[in-house]
Amino acid sequence: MATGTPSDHVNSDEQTPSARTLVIIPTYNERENLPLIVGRVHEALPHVHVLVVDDGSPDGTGQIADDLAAADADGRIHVMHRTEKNGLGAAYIAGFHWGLERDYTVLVEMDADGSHAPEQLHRLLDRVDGGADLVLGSRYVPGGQTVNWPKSREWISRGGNLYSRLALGVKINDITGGYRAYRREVLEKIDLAAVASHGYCFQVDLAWRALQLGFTVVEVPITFAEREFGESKMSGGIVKEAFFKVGGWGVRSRWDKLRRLVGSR
Ligand SMILES: Nc1nc2c(ncn2[C@@H]2O[C@H](COP(=O)(O)OP(=O)(O)OP(=O)(O)O)[C@@H](O)[C@H]2O)c(=O)[nH]1
Ligand SMILES: [Mg+2]
Repeated sequence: MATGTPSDHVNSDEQTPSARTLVIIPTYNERENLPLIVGRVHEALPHVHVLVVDDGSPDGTGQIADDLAAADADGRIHVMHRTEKNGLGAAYIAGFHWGLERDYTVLVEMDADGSHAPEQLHRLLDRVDGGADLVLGSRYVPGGQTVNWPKSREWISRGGNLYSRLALGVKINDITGGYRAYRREVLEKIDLAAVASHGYCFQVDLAWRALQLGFTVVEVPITFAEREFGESKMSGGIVKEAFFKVGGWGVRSRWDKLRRLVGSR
């Protein structure tokens, strides 16, 4: 694993939480995208650190990540190699643990494929610095948008969000999105070992847990762009998982509320 002492990244004159930000980028076969996205992150915000979590990509993305880390004289790029493709959720959880073991105060989720613009990361970090616990980059609030996304994908995404809103009774417009910034306290408090979701469901799962724990969750507009290179890992199984799990959480939370109500009489 590439190194760099934990406090190298501190903007010494900055006391804001985002002065110690770790951007976690899970990768599976992203060889064209990875150098571009890491370059854009550091162009936009030179002080942040990046952790690439690669699941043994057959296309050599892991080696490319190592080369990027070795070439960064400031030690801002770190790489975690995992041997099996285990899904985005498991990769993020491993990345969260890595960041929490060090002194990062904000942990960011960002896809490698360019869908999440590093140039807009400051929007998320500004809200964390302003006091929010979890900031969601949102395609579906005023000012947010999707670019070059096939209509079919957008409808699946909008449908998933509508379904989640109704099932869980939350007012979040884009709870399935994967561009987010967590204050470290949120991830310390969530029982990460209990999170077993993959794909979109993983994003809903974490936001739902943060809300239930009473954390402040806010949305900021982002421009989400379709990937240019590489292949999508989206599948019918991901949609099915979200449908059943999110529905189950909604039923359970309403059932718990009802029981409390009846119990208090
Ligand atoms: N480490 C790891 N990363 C993954 C895995 N599956 C997906 N990813 C990464 O997670 C991010 C999001 O995956 P995408 O394939 O872009 O999924 P998507 O955004 O729903 O679909 P498209 O943008 O249409 O491809 C990308 O950076 C992927 O490389 C996995 O099993 N392990
Ligand atoms: Mg993508």
